[in-house]
Formats: sequence, structure tokens, C-alpha cells
Amino acid sequence: MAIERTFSIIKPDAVKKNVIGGVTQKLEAGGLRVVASRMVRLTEAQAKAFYAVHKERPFYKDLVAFMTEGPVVVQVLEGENAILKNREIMGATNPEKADAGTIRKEFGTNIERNAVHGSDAPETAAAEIAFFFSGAELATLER
Ligand code: IDP
Ligand code: MG
Repeated sequence: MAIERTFSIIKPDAVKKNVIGGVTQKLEAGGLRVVASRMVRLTEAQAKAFYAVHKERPFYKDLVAFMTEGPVVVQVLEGENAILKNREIMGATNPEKADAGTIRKEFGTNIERNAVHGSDAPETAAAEIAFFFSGAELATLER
């Protein structure tokens, strides 16, 4: 298995609940390492672009409103099989259906306000990392 990088967002609901640490602890306990991290307030244009894949879905407008309602933490995570691993640690999209011990089960509120975003494939991980972090910035954070 290869070392991969994936992209994560701690969403506005989780930041508001003061569980940045709790979320990050679960990622770290699952074997992932935070290699870049920044708190940002998404603009409407950024949220729309980031979630453009969902633009025809009925929940798109609400999702953009939610993602811009307060600050988020954008992170690059690294580890063995990081993309799938992160999705496992996150749990199902709907917190009610998420396995016990997952981030969404513990910290999510409902199918929209579900605490975290995680890339779903190598292509989306690369695109999402590049959306928020420059190669030069990531290089300064190498350790
Ligand atoms: P994922 O975050 O588990 O990959 P996606 O289907 O990619 O789930 O949906 C992106 C985000 O859109 C979800 O994390 C959630 O915040 C929101 N969302 C997904 N499905 C619904 C829905 O049926 N109602 C409201 N919001 C939804
Ligand atoms: Mg998704």
C-alpha cells in the first residue's frame, strides 16, 4: 500500500461545536498525519466551485449556505491508503447511518451538517488539495 495524501474539511458545524481537536484526534488515531492545515471562511464563490459536482442536486443551495456560515479548517492528510482510510474514519454521509466511533457519528448533526468533508478518489484528492494549497506552500511544510 502506498503513502497517499487526501483533503479534509472540518465543516462550520464542527468548528462551532469546538471539536477541531476531537476530529483531528480521530484522524491521528486512525494513522493519518496532518501535513497542512488552515482556518478559512469560504466565500460563496469558493463553496459553489468546490461543490460544483453537486450543482444539480436539490441540496446544493443549502449546502453552499451551510459551508459559508462560519469558518472551516482545511487540511491535507497523509498516510497509508489515506483516501479510503479517511472515509472510514469519517463514517457514512448521514451521521445516523454512520458506524459507532466515526467522526460523523460522534460529531455530526444530520445529513447536511455532518462535521467533515473527505476526498473520495485520487483525482478529487489532488484537485481539492490544489484548490486550497499551493505546491510551494506544501513544500515549506515538508518534514
Ligand atoms: P460525502 O460528503 O459523504 O462525500 P456527498 O454525497 O459527496 O457526501 O455530499 C456532499 C455533502 O453534501 C455531504 O457531506 C453533506 O454535507 C451534503 N449532502 C449530501 N446529501 C445530502 C442530502 O440528501 N441532504 C442535504 N445535504 C446533503
Ligand atoms: Mg463527496
